[in-house]
Amino acid sequence: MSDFLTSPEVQNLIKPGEKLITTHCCYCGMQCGMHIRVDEKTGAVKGVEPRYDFPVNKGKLCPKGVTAYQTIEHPDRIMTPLIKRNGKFEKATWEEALDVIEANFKRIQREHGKDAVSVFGGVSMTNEKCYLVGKYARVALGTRFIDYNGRFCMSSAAGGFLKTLGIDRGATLPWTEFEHVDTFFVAGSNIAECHPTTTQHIWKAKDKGAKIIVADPREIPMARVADVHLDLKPGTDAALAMGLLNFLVEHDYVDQAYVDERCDNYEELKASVRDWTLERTSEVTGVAIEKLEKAGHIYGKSPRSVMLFARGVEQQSKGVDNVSLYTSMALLRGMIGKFASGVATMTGQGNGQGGREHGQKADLLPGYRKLTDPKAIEYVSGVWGIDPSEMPKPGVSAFEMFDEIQAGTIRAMHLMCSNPAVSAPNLPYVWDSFNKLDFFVVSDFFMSESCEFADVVLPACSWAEDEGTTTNLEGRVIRIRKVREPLGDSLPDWEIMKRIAERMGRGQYFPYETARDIWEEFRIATKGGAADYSGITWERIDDEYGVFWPCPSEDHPGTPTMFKERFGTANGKANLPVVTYRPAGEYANEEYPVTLTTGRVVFHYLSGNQTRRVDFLSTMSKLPFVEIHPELASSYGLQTGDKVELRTRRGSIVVEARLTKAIRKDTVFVPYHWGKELAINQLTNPCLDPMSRMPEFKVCAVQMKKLPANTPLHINPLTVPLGSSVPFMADHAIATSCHVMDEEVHTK
Ligand SMILES: Nc1nc2c(c(=O)[nH]1)N[C@H]1C(S)=C(S)[C@@H](COP(=O)(O)OP(=O)(O)OC[C@H]3O[C@@H](n4cnc5c(=O)[nH]c(N)nc54)[C@H](O)[C@@H]3O)O[C@H]1N2
Ligand SMILES: Nc1nc2c(c(=O)[nH]1)N[C@H]1C(S)=C(S)[C@@H](COP(=O)(O)OP(=O)(O)OC[C@H]3O[C@@H](n4cnc5c(=O)[nH]c(N)nc54)[C@H](O)[C@@H]3O)O[C@H]1N2
Ligand code: SF4
Ligand SMILES: [Mo]
Repeated sequence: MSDFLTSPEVQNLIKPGEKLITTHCCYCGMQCGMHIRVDEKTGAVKGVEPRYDFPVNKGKLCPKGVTAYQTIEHPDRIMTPLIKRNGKFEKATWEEALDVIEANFKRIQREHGKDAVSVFGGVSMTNEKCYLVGKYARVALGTRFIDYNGRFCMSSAAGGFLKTLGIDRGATLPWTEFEHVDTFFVAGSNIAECHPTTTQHIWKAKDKGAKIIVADPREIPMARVADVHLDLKPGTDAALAMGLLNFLVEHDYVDQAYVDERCDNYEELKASVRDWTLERTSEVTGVAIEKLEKAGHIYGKSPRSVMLFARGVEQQSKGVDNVSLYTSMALLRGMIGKFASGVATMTGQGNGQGGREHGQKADLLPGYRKLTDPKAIEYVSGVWGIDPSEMPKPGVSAFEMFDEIQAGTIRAMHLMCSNPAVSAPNLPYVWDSFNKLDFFVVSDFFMSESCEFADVVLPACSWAEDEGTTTNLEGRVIRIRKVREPLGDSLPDWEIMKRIAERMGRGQYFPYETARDIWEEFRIATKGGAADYSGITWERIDDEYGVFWPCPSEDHPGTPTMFKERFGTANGKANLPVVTYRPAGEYANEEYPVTLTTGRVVFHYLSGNQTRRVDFLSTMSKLPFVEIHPELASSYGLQTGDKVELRTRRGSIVVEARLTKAIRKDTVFVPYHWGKELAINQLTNPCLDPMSRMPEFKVCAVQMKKLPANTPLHINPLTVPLGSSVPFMADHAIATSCHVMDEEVHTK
């Protein structure tokens, strides 16, 4: 890469008085390469250039990536620590803020035990920071309550991959092989809007004749060019996959030699899907038999296929089952561990892969080590210099932390890099939980809806003001470079954690001066684990366009293709788990007759706290809306632009109708990038997957009502302002995590 930077191609991009800093986008798991323009004299950020030589995006950026640089010096940046006094935030110095944090954390732990203080993390941070969040919780605070926003994102993929392949690395092949693929099976993944720079790799293959199968309740852009669109009812993926597995068996599409040699449990799987005839599959999923047949033949005949899925199949109360079954389809076809074929979950957040491996999860230690494994505890304690007996036990999942707040077990929280006041399900309950906290600290660089509930807000710096590494959706470890000095009094998250650790009397365990100091410790902490980074150096990353983990030694080439010879299970064989079909936790009935699913638009990112501040993006997409089929709309007398009230058992929202034929007639879709009364998560169901503890963001049952044209959009019953300590809507709040609300079962 160093050669490339001095090449005329890049040199020509440089304007007089400016320099280019090579880094990666802060948003999605693609981690597209970019150069940020910086004024040589003042250090000010001027603009962006795509990076043509980075093999993942090859000079392409999406609308979010192109404008990401505008958030760095945005006037809304939080410039100093803030302390809430009499309900209002006041500017403070770091010393004042740390005094308040130290006093409250110590008081609460003295009165209620160490676990009363919890940590909620996020994976828009580098590996160095994500690694440190786990150590901070367990060593600085000594609490078992730590979990993170990846629980709402990658947990079902992780669970499904662990069950089938034994290691959760999101992709078994690199994107550079996509152009040689013959068939893409895309399930619950809106690639064109959510991982836009992947499309160029798929179009290349399509130009050479590749086929595309899409399974999605909506006719997403990829479905328009697909050979088959399996327009299934939300929440029925397990039925679809079992029907197709049975079809592969019945039509002799199974790669028997591969299955015999490399898979366990084939006979059991085969027997378990025998009853999933095309007729039954069609009845449960709502997909026409001819489409199922066509998809089955295309996938069954393809010599090189890739199974791609994302949150559409994973954010369900049976997300792990869905992932296991779709992965089993790839295994039956003998596709995993070979060139230009395999399986991949489209990892969501920038460091959604690296951030889920190193201990932000309630039950994990660095390198995918398990907190229930005494050897793992001993090894990591050794690296950290603590006694193994000091290591806290596993905690609970992200949503279950709110249950612990309600129960009074958790009394304080340090939230960093996440905005659950918008992004968690059943928001009335979550808001009420935040109000119940005795003490709440949030680290962010923009005032988020979650910050408003806080007692202290700490100014973190953005991704461009610190250096480190991330791991993209392929498993490729890459370098994030420092573009400018931290704005105002903001500090890198690792520095914030270090300062609090010092105040808690644990500073000796956090002796870092730079992010690189953390990286070097992190490499050792991962050594010997499933996600082994010990052979990766920052120099190698620069020289090799990133290095794929596992990479157990400096002379190891890294692992672009996973499972070439053996799987990550104890005996090296893949497992084909048997699944019993379960309906969604909640589904349409007479009272709540329509199915609601939620997701994204191309212009906004997650809770929208960053992208809603970028003029171009908020102009292109101002408000949430409900996508609704014209036939369904006409039964409610609705036209595009009409105001609609959507109501579930948990809450309601008013949005504008947007009529489109690109959705099933029994389903509506609302994006979730807005907060407060515009937050669709007031309605979503916190029914959790029994293994991954993933909430069912993708399926719930909703009532619709047309409202008068002059209804304001902001009419939701927000009777008390956010951040007040008055408990509100508590009677709407559903205290238990997993609710299966209907007795009737809609399968035969
Ligand atoms: N523009 C944009 N890009 C993003 C993000 C963003 O917020 N905005 N976020 C990033 C992150 S963190 C993530 S996790 C990814 C998410 O990426 P995706 O998972 O691709 O995005 P979603 O819109 O959540 O859902 C994908 C699709 O699932 C479909 N779906 C809904 N219910 C079902 C179902 O029951 N079965 C099936 N098969 N499909 C269903 C929806 O119609 C939708 O098209 O995107 C990343 N990229
Ligand atoms: N209804 C519905 N809800 C969903 C989903 C869905 O499909 N439907 N998807 C779920 C998924 S997949 C995800 S990933 C979650 C994500 O939901 P969130 O975790 O809420 O995601 P973000 O909006 O990225 O929140 C990150 C916050 O941290 C800040 N931030 C960004 N980078 C940094 C950093 O480096 N340091 C610090 N300290 N702060 C930083 C941002 O300003 C922002 O306020 O939402 C989930 N919620
Ligand atoms: S595809 Fe993802 S990583 Fe690439 S520019 Fe867009 S948001 Fe950034
Ligand atoms: Mo995500």
